[in-house]
Amino acid sequence: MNGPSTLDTYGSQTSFSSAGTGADATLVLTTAMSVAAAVIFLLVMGAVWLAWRRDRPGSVWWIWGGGVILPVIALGTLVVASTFTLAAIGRVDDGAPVIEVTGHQYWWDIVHDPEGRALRDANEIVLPLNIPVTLSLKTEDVIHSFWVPSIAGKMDMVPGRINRMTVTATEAGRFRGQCAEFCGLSHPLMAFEVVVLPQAEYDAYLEDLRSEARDADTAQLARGRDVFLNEGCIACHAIRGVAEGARLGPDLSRIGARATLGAGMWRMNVGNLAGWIADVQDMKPGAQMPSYNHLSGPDLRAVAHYLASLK
Ligand SMILES: [Cu+2]
Repeated sequence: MNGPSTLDTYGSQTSFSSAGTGADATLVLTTAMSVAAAVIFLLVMGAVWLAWRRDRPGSVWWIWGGGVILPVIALGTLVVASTFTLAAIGRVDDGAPVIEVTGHQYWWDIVHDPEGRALRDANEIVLPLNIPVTLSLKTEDVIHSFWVPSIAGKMDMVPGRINRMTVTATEAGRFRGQCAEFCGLSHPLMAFEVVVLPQAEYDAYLEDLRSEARDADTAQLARGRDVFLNEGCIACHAIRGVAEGARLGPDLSRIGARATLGAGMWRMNVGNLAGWIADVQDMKPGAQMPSYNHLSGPDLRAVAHYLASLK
């Protein structure tokens, strides 16, 4: 099993098509607000035109009708509609399986917890199709905001708090998410992908997370694994079955299966991996990882090939 089968394209990021229950509610409200705003704009322009044409002082009706009654009706309707939408977005189903998402400067830690065992991944959230899942949203440093406009509403990740929302993805595919709260230099580069899979493929993905990372089964891959073990990478990164426990950086057990490198920034391939390791500050300014520009060419190539093979 090589992980999800839909790993060949970038996902889209838009609020104007909905592929999940939270996004449904937001789309209805957005459309209604846009139409209402357009109608009110036209009415105001009409009033301006009338005021221009008629040479008479403003009557009491204009002040009470246009200045008080109409705004109360318009704003009151919006308050009620957005309250219901907020309730729909923030709904939590206690029986749903939980996926823990933790924001870091500038990446996402993902933990699936199907039987009380933490199955770890990073920067790519795999969701089962048409099954409610509760996202448990935390942060390890500053305030981030979790936002996948096609699937769900937006929710902040606040230090010392756990915010939860239940989402149901209603369309299989790949969708882009983005940190939506300024969190430092690389905030705009803190994206992620959501992959929605039918149940059987989702189960296979969880099975992937339960098993050890792929073996280094050629001389070059074994050399790459040794570079990973000996150059200090294991202080921050874990690979299941190779070096476990480190939590400072993304889990790399299936990094080669992800579509992107650097939390949604670059296409995942050997060349970008090598560039990342050698000069990460050039590829993602502000990233907390140091550049490994002292590695020899063959070592760099070997470790990049090794990471790309982990899928
Ligand atoms: Cu952020």
